Amino acid sequence: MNPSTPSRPVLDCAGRMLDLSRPLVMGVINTTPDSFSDGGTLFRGDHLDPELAIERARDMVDAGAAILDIGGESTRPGAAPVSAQQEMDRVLPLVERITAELDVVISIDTSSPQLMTEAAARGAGLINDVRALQREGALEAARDTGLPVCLMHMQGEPDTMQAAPTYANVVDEVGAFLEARVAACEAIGIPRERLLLDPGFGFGKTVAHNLSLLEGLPRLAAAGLPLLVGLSRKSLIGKLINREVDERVPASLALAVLAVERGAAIVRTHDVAPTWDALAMCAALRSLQGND
Ligand code: 9MG
Repeated sequence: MNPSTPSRPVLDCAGRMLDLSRPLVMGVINTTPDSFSDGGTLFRGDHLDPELAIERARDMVDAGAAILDIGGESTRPGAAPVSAQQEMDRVLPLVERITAELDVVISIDTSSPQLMTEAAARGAGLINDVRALQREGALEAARDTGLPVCLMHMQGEPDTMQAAPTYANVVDEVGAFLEARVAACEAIGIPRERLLLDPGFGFGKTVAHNLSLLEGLPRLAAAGLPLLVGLSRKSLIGKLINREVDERVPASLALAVLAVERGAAIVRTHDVAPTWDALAMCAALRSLQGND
């Protein structure tokens, strides 16, 4: 390589490379019957239908998703926890099929050390942990997979987190928490080059907290690690502009663009096609600015 050419930021996800020099789309695949936005849509009766799930995954890849985030535990406000076995039964067959059939990075949305290990063995390329590897054994399990990890901030647990979220300064506190989790990862042998950060919009946050975090994203980005954000169809949209869950796509796109403009590298979404277009416009604008 020409020594004057700046190297592109690339994340190695079990051999699949994610080029982070342009904003990327992460599509959400929920294998749960009760997720807040798309819960149960992959079910026939009371059973997850693998054909519906693989069809959804293929559609998302065709629409431009670089990553698919597969989850087996609902983390919507008020959700009850599920057993590790139930989570594995929901998620692992799908990880195996997507690995075999599609060319995409599979992210495993879990806090379970056992599922991290099993999913990595079946081809997952990224760990997305809304509890930032705080469960017993999670740091070690994540380290041993060798996969990149997204560390997300959450105040409390899903069943109670929206009861009374409280911060003196939400951006400072989220930043300090993420910094401490990065230090815990480094101490156990997960290098920072394998880490992504996520402020956890909607996870133990009021509307005002979420807006402060959106405003404060550049400060979180200053840590130098790629930022992942999930704002898709979230309740702040309902509360701010009074839209039902299925009417929140345009506002989600606006939030995705604002987040990318403030430093987000990856946008987690239920609506891959329109989000890909919105982020492609951000990338196009950036490349024009770069060529001025
Ligand atoms: C699983 N999940 C639901 N919302 C999320 C968000 O905003 N970020 C991440 N990383 N995961 C999320």
